Amino acid sequence: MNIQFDTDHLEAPAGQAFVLEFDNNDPGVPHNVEIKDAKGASMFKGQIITGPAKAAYQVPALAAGTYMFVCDVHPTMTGTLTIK
Ligand SMILES: [Cu+2]
Repeated sequence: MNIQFDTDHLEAPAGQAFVLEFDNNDPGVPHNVEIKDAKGASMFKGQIITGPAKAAYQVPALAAGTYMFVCDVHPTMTGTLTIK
């Protein structure tokens, strides 16, 4: 099975909350998205959903910078979030 996000890079505006549309296409497989800052501190933790399912994650406002996003179920699923 191909366990990965369909993108390894996301962008969002600084200083304003945004919605992250998450679409889990893997039947029977749980995934989520957690956002961590450069030091590894958790900034947002999306609810884990089992596919096929969608979630509209309400992400709070973040300061400009580079963050990483990761699936808590599959730590090798990662990407970069640029806030600017
Ligand atoms: Cu996952």
